[in-house]
Amino acid sequence: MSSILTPGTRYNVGMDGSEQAPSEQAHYEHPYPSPELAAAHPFVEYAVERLPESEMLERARAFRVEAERRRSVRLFSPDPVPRELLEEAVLAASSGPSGAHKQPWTFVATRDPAVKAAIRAAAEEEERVNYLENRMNAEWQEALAPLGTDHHKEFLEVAPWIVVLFEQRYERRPDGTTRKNYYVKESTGIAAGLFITALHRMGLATLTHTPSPMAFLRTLLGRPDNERPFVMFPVGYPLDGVRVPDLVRKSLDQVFVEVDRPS
Ligand code: IYR
Repeated sequence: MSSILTPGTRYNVGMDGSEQAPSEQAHYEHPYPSPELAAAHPFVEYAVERLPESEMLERARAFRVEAERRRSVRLFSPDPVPRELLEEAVLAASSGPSGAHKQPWTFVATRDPAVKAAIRAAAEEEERVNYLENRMNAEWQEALAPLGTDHHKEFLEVAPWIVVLFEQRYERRPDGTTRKNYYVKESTGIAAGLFITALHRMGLATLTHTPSPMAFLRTLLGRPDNERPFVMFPVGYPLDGVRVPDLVRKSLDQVFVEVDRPS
């Protein structure tokens, strides 16, 4: 399949050697990049082919239908999944936008039975306190009742992979200095969504699992102190015949509002 993107094309270069913004930018009082910016930092043209609206709608619907088929599962097949498939999902996730393009995330994966067993034991201990010693209040437990979750996390050992997505609260450079990251949670959340979608497209399943608290993952996985666990993903094929809650998704008018005048 050919890409609809044509990256790498440079702006026209004028007689004086300056880069000319495309004519469309004539609509703008403040062109981007400004000539000073373009002189100081490299820019490339980003060209997206305009599709006929009928094809746009076809693609939009096909993607929506595929996205709607995705479900989180709690029972995975133990069948192995090649690392290369995970790598593709991580690269797709890493294409997400991020604050100041810092890409403040690390996907830490394990298929080691001993590591998975240790993660399971630690997660189950935290969840035991949540469920059996009421660290989750009654309202929270009531919200979870239809899902029937409990402190047993067997899937953490059965699934062939556990991927823990860490957010990087700050950046640690090779010279030992640090730099702030920006919009870390927003950026990492967007990467998580892309990761889940990429897995789904290749026929794999996951569960967005957030054992709480999950600080133990940093020590168990030997991660540096600028990283904080954001969400954990057991990844694998869904177990044959797996059942999931018969959930209904919100309708469009519950999640989409157009505002057509200033309020
Ligand atoms: N972290 C707990 C509880 C839990 C919370 C929510 I919100 C869920 O959607 C599901 C579970 C657990 O993993 O069991």
